[in-house]
Parts: sequence; structure tokens; C-alpha cells
Amino acid sequence: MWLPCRCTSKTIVTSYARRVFKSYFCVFGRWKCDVAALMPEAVGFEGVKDCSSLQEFSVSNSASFWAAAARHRLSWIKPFHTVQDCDLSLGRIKWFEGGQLNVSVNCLDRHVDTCPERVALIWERDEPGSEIKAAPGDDMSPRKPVETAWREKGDCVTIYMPPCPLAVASMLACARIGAAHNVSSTVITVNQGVRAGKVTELKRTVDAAVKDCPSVQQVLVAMRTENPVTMTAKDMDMEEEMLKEDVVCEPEAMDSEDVLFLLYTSGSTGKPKGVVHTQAGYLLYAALTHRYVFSYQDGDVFGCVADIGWITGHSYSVYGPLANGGTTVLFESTPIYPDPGRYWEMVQRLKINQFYGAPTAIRLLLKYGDQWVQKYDRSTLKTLGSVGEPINTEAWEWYHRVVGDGRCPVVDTWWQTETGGICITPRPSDPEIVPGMAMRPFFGIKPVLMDTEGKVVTSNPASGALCLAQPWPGMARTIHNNHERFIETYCQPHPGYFFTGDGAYRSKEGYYQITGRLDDVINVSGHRIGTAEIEDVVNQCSAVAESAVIGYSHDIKGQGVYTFVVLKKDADDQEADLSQQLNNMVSKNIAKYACPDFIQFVQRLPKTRSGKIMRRVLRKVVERDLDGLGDLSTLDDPAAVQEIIQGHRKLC
Ligand code: 6R9
Repeated sequence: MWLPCRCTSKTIVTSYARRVFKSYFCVFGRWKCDVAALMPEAVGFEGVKDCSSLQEFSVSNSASFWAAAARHRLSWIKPFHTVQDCDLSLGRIKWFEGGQLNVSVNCLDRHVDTCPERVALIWERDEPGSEIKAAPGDDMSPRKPVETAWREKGDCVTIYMPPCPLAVASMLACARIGAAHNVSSTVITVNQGVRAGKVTELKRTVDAAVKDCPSVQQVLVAMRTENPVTMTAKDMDMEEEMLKEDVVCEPEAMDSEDVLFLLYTSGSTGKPKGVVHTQAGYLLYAALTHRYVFSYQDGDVFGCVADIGWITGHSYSVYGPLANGGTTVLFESTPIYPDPGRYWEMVQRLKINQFYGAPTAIRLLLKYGDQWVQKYDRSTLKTLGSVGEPINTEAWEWYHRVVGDGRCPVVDTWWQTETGGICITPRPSDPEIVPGMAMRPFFGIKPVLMDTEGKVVTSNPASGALCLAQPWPGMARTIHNNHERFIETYCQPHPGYFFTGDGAYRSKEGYYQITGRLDDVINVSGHRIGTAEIEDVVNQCSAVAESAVIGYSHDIKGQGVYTFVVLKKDADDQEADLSQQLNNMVSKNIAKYACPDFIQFVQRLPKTRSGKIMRRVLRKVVERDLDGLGDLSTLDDPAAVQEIIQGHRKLC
């Protein structure tokens, strides 16, 4: 090689080296920078350069992924020694063993030091414009009265409250002293609830329940309204108790796998299941999904409008946002109070950045027209989320085009009480989001579809029973007092997999779409309820011999409740009066949303010869798909079906 002089050669070599190194540093720097920006704790994960390779890594190196996330995202009192010890086929699920932490410290204390001024909670009260804001350092915690009311770590408390800071404070107070919330010796409630201008007698409901629950020793009553309520010997005025005590209370060191809370969810057999979530894994999963699914940035205002008694409220109004040091909205009202512009007026006033709601509300608002949305400034919105049931294309398009002005990604998030947090969802940064599809698994989630023979379907497109092939930290650990039932329900149907009970379709691109429950659980306005639960109540009526409840497709509620009732012989003449009576019973024993939309009185139900009601036949009749009645060979008395078809025609 000819070189004019040593000096020049040196220059050339140096400049060449510089260029090489520069480009190397450029690539390295960008790579490092991208991953660091995406997820700081992922820097150094082998082969990870973007979101999709991070997803692959999180599934194939699950323990490394979750260990790094747990160290980075949670504050520990004592570090864990084992990342996971799980065997799905045995129903054994343990994460971060050896570790100790306190959930309330992770949600409040650690943020008081770093950003004491940041608003943690915005209580959007029923009356628009009357919101109340609270920072983590504010004195909003009733830790002491809760502590005096029940002393033992491991005790249980039932919280029966509308969305309000005291409800959140009660949840965190339980976490602070190590008491699981729900089922209990102590109940925390309010005198009355207020929703859409109407008052509900919450305390009265508690009084009635406590009568049948000798285990309840005290009831703390906060005042949501100024109306006094009758106090019994077990009742304590919450505010009065709070004044008496010092609010500073040392956090209890909790083991990772200690119970954090129980939430009841319906099973197809009619008996609700107390789903158990534990401390570290649940909190980590709620925090990570909240951050990534919604692209939540520090300083954003997160507006999840779910009730806090639903798992959605637990994970995304309370634990996820608070663990991330965020600002979260507690919504007390309804989408149409005082008018159908409520959500969007609130978005404008509170400058909400992420809005998370249910398709049933979106479908309802869509019917009122675009003007209710367009009246308000929604320019702060960045991400729109949907949860609870499949979102139909029309509602999705409207949400995206009208509410989000076509510029906000819509994330259709699939998950369950049992999964603790979102499992399948698009991410706002994804290049492509398909309307009405949950699409992609979250970090650490590996969905599979099972065919009717219980084999994993590997081809695309495909449909099948949705299972999750490996454990993740947010999953439920057991069913309260019934681990057998946990194993039977979630682990045994497909050994080695977590069975979700939902059906799903996977497109040729590999995107998931949830098709609905595989069993007899129906979903009314986002509330999941077992048909058997409603039947249990209907059957309590003295005139009723038996009943069968079927969900049917409903424009606004997602699913409606269709009830077949067989009356006792001597009660045949009471049909007219009974409809109202049955509605009242369901409303009182379950909830208003569970009330039948249709009650059809029939002479008998179609049954197999072994005595089982043939629900699929009833479903087909209600869907008016008489050609699809299917195999009736096991039917005991075919005339029963004809009677039902005729009765249905008369009713609808
Ligand atoms: C979070 C929650 C769980 C059931 C679940 C499924 C249905 C939830 C969905 C969805 C289609 C979605 N579901 N999200 N179906 N698309 N994005 O709803 O928990 O009350 O336990 O209900 O709700 O059927 O299995 P939960």
C-alpha cells in the first residue's frame, strides 16, 4: 500500500480507526440506548435489541427476565434467593422466595421521598368538578385505626366501599400491617354510596350480612355523605378512630408469597371462587404491565374508570399506578352522569393521558353520538384501553376515530382475575394494531391454543382453548381454602398449562383474538357471572321448580340474561307476578346487572337421559339458530324442545 508519508499514514489509520470505532460506538450506543430506554434492567440481556426480541427473551429466559425486573422495580427489605419454584401440573406457584418487602412502602413511602408533591390519587366524585387530590405524603391513611381494630398479621379484612381514597388507604393499610383484604373479622365500609346522583345504602347491606357472619367483630364506618346511619355495637366511626391515633405505623416485613388479597370470581358451578394473590409477584406484574401496556410516563395522569372492587380497579386504579409512582383517578360515577359527555369532560378537566374502560360503556356512548365527545378537549390523551369483554369492531373504530381523534393507539387488553394483570394486548408502540384483537402476549407470557383432544395447535390460523404455557409472577396462587378446586379448574384440564377457560382464535400472522368463555359463565356489562349463580337465586323462589340461564348477545351490555323457568305445578297461574318477584330476588342477592332481560316460563327443560340440562340447545333456540341444534340423540324428550321454540317465538 502506498503511503505518502508516515504522518499521513498515521492520520489515515487514525481516522479510519476512528470511523470504525465511531460506527461501532454508534451501533453499540444506539443498541444500548434503545434497550435502556425501553427497559433499563434489560441492558445486557443477550440478543435483546428491541421490543420483540425482549419478548422472546422474557419467555425463553423467564427467570433472568423476572429477576432483573423484580430487583429494579420493587424495593425489598430482604432480597429473594430463588426467582421461581413453579410446577403448573401440581398447581405449585412460588416467586421470589426468601424475599421480603412491604407493598404499601412500594406504593407510597418510597415515592414520598422522591416526589412528595406529586398527586397520587384524584378522586373524581360523582358530582363533576368536585374532585379531590391527594399526594403520597398526605395524611390519607387510616393505618392506625385499622391496626387497632385487628392486630394479627395474617388476619383478613373485608373492604366494602365505593372508589374513594379511603378505600385505597384501607387496601394499603392492610398491606402495611400484613392483613389480607377480604373475608374477615373486620369490615370497612361507608355509610352510603353515591352514584349517578342516587344514594345506595351500603351500611345497611353490611348490617344484614354481618348478622349472618358471627366471625365479624368490628365494622369501621366512614361517612361518604352527611346522612347519619344507625350504629350497632360492632360499629366504629372511622374518622373518629383516625383522629385518636398517630398515623405513622411501621411497615410489616412480608414474605413474597404471603397473601395480599382475595377477590371473588364466578365459577360455572355457581359457587364463587376466592382467587388468592400474593405480595411480590402480583405487585411486580401490575406495575410492569401498567408501565408498558399503556406507555405510562412519569407525570402522566392515568384514568382507569373501573370499580376498585373489580380486579381491573385493583391492578390498574391502585397497585400498578401507585407502585410506579403515578397519578391515578378513582372514578365514582357512571359514563352518562350527568350526561353522556362525562368521561370526556373529565379527561379535559383532569388532563388524563391514558384512559382505560370497558367496551360496554363505549358501546353505550357510541349511541349518543360524536358531539358529546367533540365538545371537550382530549388532546392530553395518549393511549386508550379496553377491558372485560371482546370489543366489537364498530366500538373499537369509534373509540379510536372519535375519542382518540385517530391518533391514540387503542389497546384491547385480555386478562382475568386469575392472571392478576394484562396478558395479551397490543402495545402502543407496535407498528400494527388490528381492531378488536388482543394480539400479542406481554413479556413472560406464552399463550397456546389446545384442540378438542387436548393437543397444542401449532399451525395458523387456528382456534382453540386458550392456555398459558408457563407461569408468570402475577398469576393467582390458589383458591381460598380450596387448593383442590384451583388445581381442578386451572391445572388439570391441560396438565402443565394454565387453562384460562376462554376460547381464542389465532390469525395467520399469529395475532390472538379472544372469542369468549368456554363454559357457562356470562359477561354482562363487563361483569363476569356464572349462569348457575343466577339459577341458584331463581330456584330459591318457592314457586319455581327449576331454571336455566343462558347468555345471549346484547348490543349494549355485551351479553344479556335469558332465563328459562319451570314452575311448580300449583304455581302455573302466577306467571305475571313472578317475573317481577324473580327480578327483585336476583337484584337483591346478586346485583341489578344480573337481572334477567327475558323470563320464559316453560313446562320442562331439555335434558339428557342422565338428567343434565342441555344448555347448548337452549342457547341455539335463543340465538334462533334452529338448524344448529346439533345432535339431539341423547335428549330425553324431544317434545320439550318444540315447546321451548314456540314459547320463545311468542316472547321475543
Ligand atoms: C380483567 C377481567 C375475565 C374474563 C376473561 C374473558 C373476559 C376480559 C377481555 C375479555 C375479550 C378482552 N375478558 N378481557 N374478553 N377481550 N379484552 O375482565 O377479569 O372479571 O375475571 O373476567 O373476561 O372471558 O376470561 P374478570
